[in-house]
Amino acid sequence: MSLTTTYTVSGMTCGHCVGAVTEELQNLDGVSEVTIDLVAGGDSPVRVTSESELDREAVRAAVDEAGYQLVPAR
Ligand SMILES: [Cu+2]
Repeated sequence: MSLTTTYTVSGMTCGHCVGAVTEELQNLDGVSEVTIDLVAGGDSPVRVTSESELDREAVRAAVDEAGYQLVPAR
């Protein structure tokens, strides 16, 4: 079974940024797919498909590691 969670990441501006975030998120345990709809310079939706629910703090750390910010869920 897999589930998809949508996060919001700010600060990405181009395909290189998307690649960096995608790579970091794919390194998380259980992540099978990462899809990012780039909103250059704005808040981009990031869909992460994983085997089980991800630890939001781990996702935040991965995004931070790539150099961007996870926008808090409202
Ligand atoms: Cu970029």
